Amino acid sequence: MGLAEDVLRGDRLALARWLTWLEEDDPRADPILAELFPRTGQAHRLGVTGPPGSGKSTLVNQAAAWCRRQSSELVAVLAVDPSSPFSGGAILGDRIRMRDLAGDRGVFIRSMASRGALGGLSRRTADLVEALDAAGYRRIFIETVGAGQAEVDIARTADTTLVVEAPGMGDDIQALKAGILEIADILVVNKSDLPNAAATEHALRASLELAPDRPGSWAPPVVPTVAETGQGIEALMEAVDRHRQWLRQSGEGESRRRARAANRLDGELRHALTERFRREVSDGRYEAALSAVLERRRTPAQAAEELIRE
Ligand SMILES: Nc1nc2c(ncn2[C@@H]2O[C@H](COP(=O)(O)OP(=O)(O)OP(=O)(O)O)[C@@H](O)[C@H]2O)c(=O)[nH]1
Ligand SMILES: [Mg+2]
Repeated sequence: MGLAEDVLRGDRLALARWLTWLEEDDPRADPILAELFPRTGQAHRLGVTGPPGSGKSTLVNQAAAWCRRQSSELVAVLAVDPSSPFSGGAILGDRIRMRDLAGDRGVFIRSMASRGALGGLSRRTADLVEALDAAGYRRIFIETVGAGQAEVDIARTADTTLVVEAPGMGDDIQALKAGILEIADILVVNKSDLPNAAATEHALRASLELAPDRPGSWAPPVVPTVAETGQGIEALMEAVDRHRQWLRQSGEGESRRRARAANRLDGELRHALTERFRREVSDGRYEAALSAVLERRRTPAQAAEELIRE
């Protein structure tokens, strides 16, 4: 188990290799996760989502740098790109971050593609987050473009979810009403140097008032920032810490962790079963069931039930 030890020693190359194995479903990845999993659960996971170009990467860059100035705790950034088939590549955001955080050995940056992933975004992302947690990173930023299911998955993976909006994105505010408000623990109006920022802030506050009450007593704050200059980052990170405190005190943190564990367990069950039927059932029963559904002789539920019963 050389690699696990190397990861624990802080060997960044070993960590990078392990993350690649996890991403590629390499059989060498899981034994390491099994060995290090008892060490996980100590990181604060921050989901950062929002429309394309709202300034998420710039904001994460500033927030990560702020964390590093506050304490010596290790910070990781995982940028999940739901539209890209490429991994580890130089997407714009990474280049922005690299510039400011380069040279700080206490910050680990990784991007991952998620398109075409078996089991979708959540499964592989969650494993990478566990790996970073095991490796000793105490703040983990998970950035993803808000694109439908993606931001809901992020919310399931994170302790605290930031939704980053920017002025002049009226259509997205409509989308916010449709669901994103429910997952936002903190709403950020970035680019508040732009002229119509106040209107965006106002619209968000109005939407929040219309949103149904959430469990517990947390009222999501709306925080204006200028990620490009760092203005508002301190206030934002204070709100993050208040949310973290509230998670601890209200018991909501515990129930989120429980929901996350249940979600992962269910997901793995689904994944394992599906894999078994697809790969290991080689006598053609899976194909036969598929044909039965295609030809409308069986409903998908009937066909699945029959496969399992056999
Ligand atoms: N005026 C202004 N521009 C900003 C601010 N923050 C970021 N930008 C600019 O907005 C553009 C997009 O920033 P990114 O940080 O890449 O945005 P993103 O949300 O990560 O983008 P995607 O990952 O592609 O969805 C860049 O040109 C930034 O320089 C800000 O506070 N004010
Ligand atoms: Mg980005």
